Amino acid sequence: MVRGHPATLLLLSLLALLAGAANTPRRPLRAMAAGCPGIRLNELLPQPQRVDWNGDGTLNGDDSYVELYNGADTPCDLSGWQLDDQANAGSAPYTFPAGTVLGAYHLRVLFRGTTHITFEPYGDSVRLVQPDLRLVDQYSYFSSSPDTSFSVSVDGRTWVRSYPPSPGRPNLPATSTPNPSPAPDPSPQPSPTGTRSATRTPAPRADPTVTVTPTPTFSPTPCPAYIGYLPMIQALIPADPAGG
Ligand SMILES: [Ca+2]
Ligand SMILES: [Ca+2]
Repeated sequence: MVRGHPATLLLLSLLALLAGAANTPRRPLRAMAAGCPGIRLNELLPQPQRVDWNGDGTLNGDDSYVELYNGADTPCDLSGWQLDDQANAGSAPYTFPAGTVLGAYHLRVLFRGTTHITFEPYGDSVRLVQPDLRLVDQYSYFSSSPDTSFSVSVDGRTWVRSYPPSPGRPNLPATSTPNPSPAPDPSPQPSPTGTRSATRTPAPRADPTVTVTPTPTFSPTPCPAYIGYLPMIQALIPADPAGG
């Protein structure tokens, strides 16, 4: 249990809260709307210039648009809801007429010609408000570029300005020059270190027939010295008296 002065504990709690908030991924501020759990602002193009976004053949401010998305599996009845820019400033809010229903997983684009809301190029807000004036969703920007929209990212967690405008279509990142798909990793080859030794184990070869040179048979030569002394030896041997 941490003990300390109440003011110190309060300060520590506030610091922990701020640290947690800083680490939380940025996500659109969106309140759960009664009966419309999946409704949200999905895209905003404040500054049309060279593209006839509404396809009426005229390039003007009416090509500015707001896109809504119902990401729930039930339809959303928008009757009496309001679309607005800054609260109590800027353009008058637009009120959805009775019977306005946005189907499950459907997009709805509202051009300025319908809403009469003018979004300022140098910073403004877009807000979606329930009939009871509860704020359901909002997005604010500080500057905009011509024919560039702000879009909720694919994962729905943040707003980005890098996606190409997509009125009435899902927001997707630009598919510019197709990056060459990463080549499949070649199956690892044994490194060529250890250059194969050229000294191969020699194939076994048949031994040449060993011609054994026959050892010459030794024929004893009679010792000449012995032969020379033989008569003298014989002379020294006494004769057998028996005459044998
Ligand atoms: Ca137009
Ligand atoms: Ca879109």
